Amino acid sequence: MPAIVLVGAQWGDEGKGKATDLLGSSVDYVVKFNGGNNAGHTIVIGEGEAAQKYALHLLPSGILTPTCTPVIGNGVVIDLGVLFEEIDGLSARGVDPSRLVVSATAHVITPYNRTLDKVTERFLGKRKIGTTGRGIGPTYADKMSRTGIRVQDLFDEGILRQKVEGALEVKNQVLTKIYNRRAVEVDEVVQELLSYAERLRPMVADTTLLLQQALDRGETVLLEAGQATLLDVDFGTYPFVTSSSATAGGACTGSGIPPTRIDQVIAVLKAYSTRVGEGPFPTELHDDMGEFLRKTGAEYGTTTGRPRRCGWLDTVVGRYATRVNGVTDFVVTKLDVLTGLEKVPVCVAYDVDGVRHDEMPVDQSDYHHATPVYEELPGWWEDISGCRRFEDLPANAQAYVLRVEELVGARVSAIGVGPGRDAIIERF
Ligand code: 2SA
Ligand code: GDP
Ligand code: MG
Repeated sequence: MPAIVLVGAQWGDEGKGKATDLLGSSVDYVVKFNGGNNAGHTIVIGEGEAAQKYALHLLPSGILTPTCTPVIGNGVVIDLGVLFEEIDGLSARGVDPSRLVVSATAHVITPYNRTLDKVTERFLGKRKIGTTGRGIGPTYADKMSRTGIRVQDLFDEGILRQKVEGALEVKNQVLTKIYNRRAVEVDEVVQELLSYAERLRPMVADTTLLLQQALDRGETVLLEAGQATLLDVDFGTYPFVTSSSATAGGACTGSGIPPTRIDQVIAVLKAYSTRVGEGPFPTELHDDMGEFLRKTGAEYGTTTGRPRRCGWLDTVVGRYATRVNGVTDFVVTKLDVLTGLEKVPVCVAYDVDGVRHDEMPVDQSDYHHATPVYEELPGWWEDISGCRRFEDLPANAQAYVLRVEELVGARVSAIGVGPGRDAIIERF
């Protein structure tokens, strides 16, 4: 399988990092194609006291697999300070990040875009998006309005200065006149960005060419999404989305690998739902059961530490993910978290003002007051964290997975039964 795309099926934090890490040993390149250090992927290697936990934000999850080359693609927005912090943090723990390759055309998160992200959220008040405050939205906005700074600009001080000057002409008006903040000095920004240039230079390449040549040699490339389908700027619950293309199409535009070369699309689906930040979430639980899922599933933001909103699995969302991503395989994660429940409700459709919707309502207002139609599946009590074959799972856990498979419309090829690297049942 030369080119594989891996996406999140819900609102993020499905366990994409673990799924990528699982595939890492059988792939040659892992490419991050969207987002930036808003992402948070937790990967646990080893068991018990010897377990090592890694939280990655900007680096592709493949960084932890020595045989694999991690690539930051053109669709990513890079905070260079965070990049080197993360590289240094991994080096200090004995991981060798020197294989990292960075696209020359990826955009750079500037200090003024970090500021703008935070002040805009404060300004919006109740209407805020609940961003991670990392400058993601303003940096993608600059990219689209053609005032962005790209990695390659760092290697020509004249051009860099000219671009920063151009961007700040408008931003400083906004910062001083609307947000009542001090103006940003061109020189400060240029010096900060230049301070990273020499360290960055050896990592920079034409990653599109590199990846195409790898595919031509028959090597395997895994394209790893940050965030998820319902946070995608086109297919998500707009405006409560991130500012990048987190679905399978984004894997092509964010890496330069054309659609005709994609062989498989894997979507990671958590056995229940979570969301962090604002926006509609039909199956959200505001009661003890929501608290149970948050506690048992350790549902706190990997990047910001925010408690995640929790609710039952929504297979309307799962079906939608199958459709917009062209999913060939699902990895269902965190099945172990559902252990010990008498009944496990699964949302199969929505009720919108008395009308049943089997598919995602296209109208945003409808989605805001969609109520879930549940099917209740029988639960299981046995500890499943040691199961490694599908047949080892209790009958009701097997039935849960098979019913989900039917409802989302694509094969469940792997099942997560614990946070560790080995806690997985493969059905590929
Ligand atoms: P942004 O910062 O502009 O991308 O925020 C816009 C929305 O996208 C959501 N978002 C996320 N949702 C889930 N997980 C994310 N990564 C971190 C994690 C989040 C954290 O792994 O836990 O630590 O809080 C992520 N990144 C962006 C965000 O909540 C907004 O709703
Ligand atoms: P990502 O953003 O999709 O990579 O997911 P995160 O890393 O933000 O959140 C997923 C969390 O679930 C991490 O803490 C993982 O260690 C953990 N995890 C992944 N798969 C499983 C699983 O099958 N069971 C349990 N209990 N935890 C898991
Ligand atoms: Mg995450």
